[in-house]
Amino acid sequence: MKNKKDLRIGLVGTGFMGRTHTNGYKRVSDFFPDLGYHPVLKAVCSRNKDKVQAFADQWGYESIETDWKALVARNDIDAIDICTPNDSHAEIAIAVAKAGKMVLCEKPLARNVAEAKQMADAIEKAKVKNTVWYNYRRLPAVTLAKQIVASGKLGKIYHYRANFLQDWTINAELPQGGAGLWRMDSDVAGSGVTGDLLAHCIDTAMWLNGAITDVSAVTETFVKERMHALTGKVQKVGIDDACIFHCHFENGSLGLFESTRYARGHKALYTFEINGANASIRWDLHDLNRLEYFDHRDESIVRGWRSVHVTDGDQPYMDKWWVPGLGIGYEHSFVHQVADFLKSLETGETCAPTFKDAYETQKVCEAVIDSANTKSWKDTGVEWKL
Ligand code: SOE
Repeated sequence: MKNKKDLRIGLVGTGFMGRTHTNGYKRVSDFFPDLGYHPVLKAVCSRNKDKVQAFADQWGYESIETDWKALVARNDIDAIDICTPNDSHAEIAIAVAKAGKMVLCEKPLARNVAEAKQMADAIEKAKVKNTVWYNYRRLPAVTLAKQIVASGKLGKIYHYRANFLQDWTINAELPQGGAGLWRMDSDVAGSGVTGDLLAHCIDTAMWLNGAITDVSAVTETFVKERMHALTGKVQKVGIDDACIFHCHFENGSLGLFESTRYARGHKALYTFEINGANASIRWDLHDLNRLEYFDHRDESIVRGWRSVHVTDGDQPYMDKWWVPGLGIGYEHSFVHQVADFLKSLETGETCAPTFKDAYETQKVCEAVIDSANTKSWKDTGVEWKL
């Protein structure tokens, strides 16, 4: 391995995202050997000592902490990665920025715009390296979509359409709150599908197609009361179980977005489609190595949707993996984000989406919820440069 500098990681949180990010840190140097930095799994932190020790043993962290403040105070850590439920993102990230350490934060950045603004301001003031894990941007087919849109191949864009459909909360007996189910507790999560799922769609959409300027939304909470796992009491459900919104983009195109956790049969169906005057593209997370492309300029006798298998060495990230024709998976998006973050340490560039970018996404999420609550169109106030 080339002589690399260490990037000493302190991870907060040992859930699903703690695992995806750690896998990214562990894999990156094997597949991106030319990077100048190498992540070192210095410490992992979580409140339950036995659980955090088990996580450290399984994944290879050198040490543990049970208080994130102790982790932030350590002088053998360069970067803190926040993988906790949403209600602690702001407090931890602001403390990390004040301590002058780099910060990587799981999406959504925060529960609401007020928190997101404080976080983006703290990062801006401290001038520390940062990124937010909107991982889907870094699936090769999605990155290829970005390259195609940026090349102008699609022509003037008229429509952007996205879905993120799941079905895991249909059972009315499922409690809200606590480990794993904090996503159903609005005090902890901030919102339901809007912050958890549509935030992904909005991040990708603005990255590909520019600012969303105004929105009109409808939300529904199908199960109004659920037992709270922490209090043991039946409590009102505050999250949106489903959300549909339409919007204008700054470039004049129209957007249509739908998300729900009540679409029986769908586990994580994230799809998007963009229609331009010349060509269209569409993508589906369940077939993540493929990008579909239709070009009206093709000779009419062979014109049709092409299903591009994005596995060739000249397609994004794929020269780092196997041989043409062999696909990669969900987890690779996190490896790619680590690689791009490490690269940004060498180049001095930012690693998008930054806290500032994720703050803009938060503005759209909040405008969506406001619009649904007031049954009216809302301006997002987004500032976004393509
Ligand atoms: C929710 O089920 C969830 O795990 C989201 O929190 C993730 O961000 C998404 O990528 C998959 O679904």
